Amino acid sequence: MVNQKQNLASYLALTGGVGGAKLAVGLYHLLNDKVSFAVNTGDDFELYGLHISPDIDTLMYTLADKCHAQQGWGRADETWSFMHSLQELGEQTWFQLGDKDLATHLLRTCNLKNGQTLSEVTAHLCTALGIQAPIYPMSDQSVRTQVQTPGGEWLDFQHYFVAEQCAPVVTGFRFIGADKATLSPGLYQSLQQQLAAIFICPSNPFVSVDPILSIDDMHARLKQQSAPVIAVTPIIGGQAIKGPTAKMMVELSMPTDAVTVARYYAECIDGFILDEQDEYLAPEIEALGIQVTCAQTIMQSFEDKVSLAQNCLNFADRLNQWKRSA
Ligand code: FO1
Repeated sequence: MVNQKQNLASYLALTGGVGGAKLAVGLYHLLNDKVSFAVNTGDDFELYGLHISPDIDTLMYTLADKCHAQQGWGRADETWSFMHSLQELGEQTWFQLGDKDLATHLLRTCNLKNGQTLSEVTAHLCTALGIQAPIYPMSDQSVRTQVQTPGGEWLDFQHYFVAEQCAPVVTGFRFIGADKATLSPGLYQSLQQQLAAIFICPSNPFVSVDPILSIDDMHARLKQQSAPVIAVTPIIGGQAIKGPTAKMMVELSMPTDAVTVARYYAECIDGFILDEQDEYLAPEIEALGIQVTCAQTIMQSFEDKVSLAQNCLNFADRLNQWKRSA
C-alpha cells in the first residue's frame, strides 16, 4: 500500500489519448486532485474553424465517465445529426464530430477566440465536467505533429491517423512549433513542486509522449527531477494493445518489444513497469540502469486500471526509498 506521506504528495502523469487515459482513470480514482495530467496537444487541429484537442477531450471524457467505452474517444450516448447534415451538404466526414462532442469544440474555439489560453479553456471544461484533477495541455502554444512517409512527404497527424487509418509507412516524426513553444503554466509549476513521482502513461512514445518531451527542455527537466520518473510499457508481448505503436516500431526498424521502449526513455526514467508476461525482459532493462517491476498492464476493467495505478504508486514508493538511501 501507499504510505501516508505519498498520499499527501502530488503526482504528475504525462499522457496521450486512449491508452494513457486508462491508467489515468486508476490514478484519478486513487489520488483524486493529488494527481495532475500533462496532455499531448500535438494531435490538435482545426476543422470547420473548430479547435479540436483530441487527447485532452479523451482524457476529460474518460475521467468524467462520459467517454464512449468501445471507441475510447468521443462521448458515450452520442448522436450524429451534425455529421449527417454535413454529409447532406456534400462535405467530407472523415473526422467524426458527434453532437455532444461538438459543444466542447465550439466552447473551446469561442473562448480561445475571446483570448483565453488553452490551459484556461481546459480548466473551465474540466470544472464543468466535475473533474477534480488538474489537466494541463503540454503547451498553450501550437505544436502540430506530422509523420513522414518514405517518399519524404509529411502528413498532418489526424490525416495519417484517422483519414488514412495509420496505413502509410512512417519514417520519422516532427513537431511543428515545438522549438518555440513553452510548457503550459500548470505543467511548469507542477515541475517546480516536490513531486512524489512522475508517470509516463502507456501512450505511444513517438507521437503521444515525444511531443511533450520535445517542448522547452522537458526531457532535461525530467532528468533533473528528484522524484522518480516511471514509464509504463505500451508494448505487451511484442504488441500494442491499441494504436500504431508496434507498427511504427517495425517501420522504424526497431525491435518490437518493451526493452526498446525502455531504451527510448532511458535517459529520463528511473523505473519501468513491464507487463508480467514480459518478465523475462527485466534483466535487459535493468542492464540499462533502470529499475523494473512487473504488473498486469492490460487494462480491461475498472479494477485493472486501479490495480495498475496502485502498482505505479507502490513502485514510486520503493524508488523514493531507494533514491533516499542511494
Ligand atoms: N478517431 C478516429 O479514429 N476517428 C474519428 O472520427 C475521430 C474523431 C474524433 C473527434 C473528437 C476527438 O476528440 C477525437 C476523435 N478521434 C477520432 C480520436 C483521435 O483523433 C485519436 O484517437 C487521437 O488523436 C490519437 O490519440
